[in-house]
Amino acid sequence: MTDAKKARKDRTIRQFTPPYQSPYSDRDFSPAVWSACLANKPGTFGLGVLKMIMVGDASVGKTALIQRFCHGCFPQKYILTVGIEFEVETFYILGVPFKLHIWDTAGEEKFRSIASPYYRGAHVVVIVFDMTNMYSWENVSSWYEEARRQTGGPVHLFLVGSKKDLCTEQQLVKANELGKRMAQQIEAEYWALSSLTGEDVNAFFFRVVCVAFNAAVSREVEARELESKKISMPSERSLIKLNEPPDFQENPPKDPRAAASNVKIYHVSIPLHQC
Ligand SMILES: Nc1nc2c(ncn2[C@@H]2O[C@H](COP(=O)(O)OP(=O)(O)OP(=O)(O)O)[C@@H](O)[C@H]2O)c(=O)[nH]1
Ligand SMILES: [Mg+2]
Repeated sequence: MTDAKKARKDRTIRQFTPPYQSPYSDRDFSPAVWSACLANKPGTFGLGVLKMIMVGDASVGKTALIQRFCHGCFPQKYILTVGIEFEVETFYILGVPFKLHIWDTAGEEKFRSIASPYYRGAHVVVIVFDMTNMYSWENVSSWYEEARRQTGGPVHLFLVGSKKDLCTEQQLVKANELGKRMAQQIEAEYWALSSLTGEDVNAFFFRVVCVAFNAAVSREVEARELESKKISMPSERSLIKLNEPPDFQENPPKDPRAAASNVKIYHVSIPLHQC
């Protein structure tokens, strides 16, 4: 079997992928997401797409990481990304199909502004630094600032240390320490991996997808519940109005039997729950 076929073999997720290391708390799909997905007929969520954007200095290994995951290959030769590139992967999570859109940006200074509009609507921002190049680690905070400026709405942040295969044991300990410290500062989840060997590449993408899917579906379920409550629950004021004629409280009938004559039937039409 070719590498490319192997890479495409399985995008079906039945269990939540754990983090690379502690202390990240997301360990399972929320109960609401489980039951919504199990009851769901594919396609009725309206979720459809998760959008992920990958940023970081030039040559840190963004394209290599995407190539490894999407095509199961590793580009030895450095061909810098000009502007922006795009990949799509289809996943099934708890039986619900959806697509992951992966936007690969250019780290090279002169192309950076091209990426700005692509942050908008992203569910996930991945900042990559090269564990053998501490300069790229120092620049993480400026990528973070850019991401904060450009994204609108809730976004999950991941910090990836790349080129793990090039690190000595000592370098790796140091790079992990710095990576985790930075991740804590920018409230990102930290991963270290190698696109050359493929170590932890699949696990990383699966983790991203689990976390983002869980959050997006939770929001969707919440929004639907809220909407259906609004539809099925007339406000307190309107309930009083509907059940009591305006003069009932001011002039209560003395004989309780007389109340019967005050009974009026009001027809209320409430839209059905949306399915
Ligand atoms: N040894 C090793 N080399 C890597 C790894 N990832 C990427 N590289 C090499 O690093 C160089 C740059 O990788 P790219 O993926 O093109 O870097 P990029 O971040 O996309 O760079 P820009 O497109 O300019 O922003 C290439 O020569 C890759 O072969 C890795 O995990 N291990
Ligand atoms: Mg690139």
